Amino acid sequence: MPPKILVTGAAGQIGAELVPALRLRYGNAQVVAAVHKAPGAEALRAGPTVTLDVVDEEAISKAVRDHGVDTIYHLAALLSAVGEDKPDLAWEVNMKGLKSVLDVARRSGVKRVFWPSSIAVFGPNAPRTMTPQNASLIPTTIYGVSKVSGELLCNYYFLKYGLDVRSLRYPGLISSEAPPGGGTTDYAVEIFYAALEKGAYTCFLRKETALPMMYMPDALDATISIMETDVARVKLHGGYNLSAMSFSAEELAAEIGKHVKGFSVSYAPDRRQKIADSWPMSVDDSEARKDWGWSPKYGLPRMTEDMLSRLGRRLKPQKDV
Ligand code: AKB
Repeated sequence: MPPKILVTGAAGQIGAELVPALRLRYGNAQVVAAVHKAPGAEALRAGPTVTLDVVDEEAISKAVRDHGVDTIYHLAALLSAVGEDKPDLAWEVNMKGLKSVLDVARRSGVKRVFWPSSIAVFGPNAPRTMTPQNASLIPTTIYGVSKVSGELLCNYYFLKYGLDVRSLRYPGLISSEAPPGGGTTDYAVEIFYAALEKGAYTCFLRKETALPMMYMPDALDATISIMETDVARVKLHGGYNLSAMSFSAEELAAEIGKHVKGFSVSYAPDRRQKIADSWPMSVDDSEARKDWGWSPKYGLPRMTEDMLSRLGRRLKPQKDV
């Protein structure tokens, strides 16, 4: 029997692509897309949708009951940059949302929950290159604090209630389909639109700032793969380090420049620089590779080519690609 799935944050950067991927795999009717306010993208209406606020436990409970849900992908969250602007809201949405989902799951017999963690769990005292799985977790953003607390809570629900929660520490995610909203790694998506639409981009990070990144097709593969892995192979219920590529803003600009003639980038670091400086430049994901066979398909050149060709087909290019 295919799982009956509820996806919160279905209209967000990950949800907008994960929902269609899950529907392709398990059938449209199997995946309920939960959005906050707006009806969400047209594509989400190919299957059942509900409108709910993730801090409203009763609303989650009703969606689970009404649709016979046995698996939840709880994606709704505030990201790092917007979290620093609104720390109270970030705590409320990220922590109360997670606790509500976990409580509904354990009371309603939901079998499995996915929850996204992030490289933001690390802070400036962790090693910045090839940051190990078990490095110290002392983040300096409220987003990172909510991710560390969330990891601990997920692990606690596994130990205390036997709830099978699985989690990945996503790097910055790059998607051709949905824009990110309010993150520190957002520049790595914005830059592609700017290259194609204007031939120029002003980056909000310094050119030498390197961060771990991943192309969305790899993120979707990793997510579905960890959720389908036999429980005996999942050794961590807090959050697995996950890695695909790592590059600086300048390296990404140069790669795009190989395809977009005359592309120029200037740098005007803003408040997000401090956040980026507190994060790893690369992470060691050997535990994920060992435990459940993770392996990415996209590096910088292949991701760049694919992004430009997909976006180029959608946008009206003003530059030759
Ligand atoms: C952000 O920049 O806040 C996110 C993340 C790395 O978790 N993309």
